[in-house]
Formats: sequence, structure tokens, C-alpha cells
Amino acid sequence: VKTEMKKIAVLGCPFDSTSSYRSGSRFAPAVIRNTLREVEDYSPHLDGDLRDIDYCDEGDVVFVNNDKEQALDLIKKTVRGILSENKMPLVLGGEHLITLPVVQAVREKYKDIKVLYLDAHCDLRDEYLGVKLSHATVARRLLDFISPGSLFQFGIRSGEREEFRFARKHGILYDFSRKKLDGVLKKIGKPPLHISIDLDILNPAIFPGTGVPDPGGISFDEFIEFIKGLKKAGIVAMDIVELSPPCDHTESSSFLAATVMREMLILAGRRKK
Ligand SMILES: [Mn+2]
Repeated sequence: VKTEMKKIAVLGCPFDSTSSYRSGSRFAPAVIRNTLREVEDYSPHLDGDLRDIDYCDEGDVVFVNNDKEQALDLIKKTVRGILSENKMPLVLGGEHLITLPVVQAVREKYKDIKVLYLDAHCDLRDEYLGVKLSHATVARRLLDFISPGSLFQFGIRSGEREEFRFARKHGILYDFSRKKLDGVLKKIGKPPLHISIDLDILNPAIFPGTGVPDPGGISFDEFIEFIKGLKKAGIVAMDIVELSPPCDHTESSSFLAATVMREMLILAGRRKK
């Protein structure tokens, strides 16, 4: 399957039922969309304009009850539908667990999918609080169907000793730098790429509005420099997760999230004809 530029379909997944500390990311899709209207269309960082980008909004997945597995299944089916229309999903979480059904659907279409996983947290536990399907286990669940050589984690600074041991053993962890990213892309060539952005990768001083803020982390400028390295990568799907509007008292986190969304649309979207 070729990875030519496609029309992007935005999909909201207002799901946060496994959040262990501060929930609220289910409110993020609506808030990010609203805030995007207040953000400039033009990105001086990428010298691109949202008004030139071919994208549409598919609304939110509607969850009928609190059944987690049913919710994940619904996300998978919806993303599958977007892919079958030859569009590129940009999925707004929600908590990080939503990445699991998204990548499951993406892998049905792109067997050799690689996952770029930007996060403060390893998410590599096999179980969290006795639960296999959790925001804290999602990277490990990805490894149930993709190989460790297909998962690239950047920005990680928090996890159990066992998670770090596991990650180092399998060579999953990379320092957050453009140089490391360039090295990875040089090594893997141009396979289909899924980019998962847990916004808590950013320093909590500039992004406090999230469930589990972790000290350290990257600046917005470092984030921009990093994604510029992805301009020619074969991006086929993306997700942006873990903004929690109830934790965002100044709205600055919402503006950051909407700006990240704008940048990803401009970076990965095709130009309107
Ligand atoms: Mn995280």
C-alpha cells in the first residue's frame, strides 16, 4: 500500500474511563476543536496554512455505555471506516488507551506499520491495578501485535523499573532529539508510520492540563524541531491524547493542544486541489 498524501479525517474519542488519577480527557475533543478556531490558521513554524489543507471532521465516536471493550471496538470500527475511504485518521483523545484500537485498525491496512510513541510515560506495564487494558499498559498491548522493532518511544521519563528494563532490553527507548529521530528514519526507510502524541511529553510548566503531569519534558520549540523531521515520513495515521480540560485552569494547555493539532494537520495533510 502506498503512503501518498491523503485527505485527513479528524475523529474525536471522548473516552477516559481507565484514567487512574485525574480524569477529564473525555472533554478534550470538543475543547480542542473550539480552541482551534481561536488559533491562527497560519503556522510560521512550518510555513503552512490550515486553509490550504484538505481535511474534514467526522465528529465524535458516541459511546453508548461504560463497557470499555465495546468502546474500544467502536473506535476500531470507526477508524477502519475512515481508512477504507482512503483518508488519514487524526484521532483526538481521550486517554492514551484509545491508541490501541486505532493502531489495530491501521495495521489491518498497513501490515508493516511502525509506531512513533511520544509520551512522558512508558505505558509498558503488562497489567495496571490488575487490568490489562489501561492507559498505563497501552504500549505493551501494541506489542501484542507489532514487534518491539516497530515501536519507537521518545520523551519517556516515568515508569516502573521493570518497564525501563523491558524497554532497554528491546531497544524501544530513544532520547528526545531531532538527531535521534533522523537516525531512526534513516534506519527504517519510509514505512507507513503512526504517530501517537501523548501531550504530557511536554513540560508541565507549559502543559499542566493533563491527568498525570510529570516533571521535566520538552519545550514547544523542541517539539516543533522534532516534527519538522517528519516532513517526508510516510505518515498514515495520528493521534493526540491526554489533554484534560478540567485540569487546564488557564486554557493555555488547550491552546497548546490545538496548536499541536494545527501543526500535525499542516505537516501530514495534502494541499487542497
Ligand atoms: Mn503519558
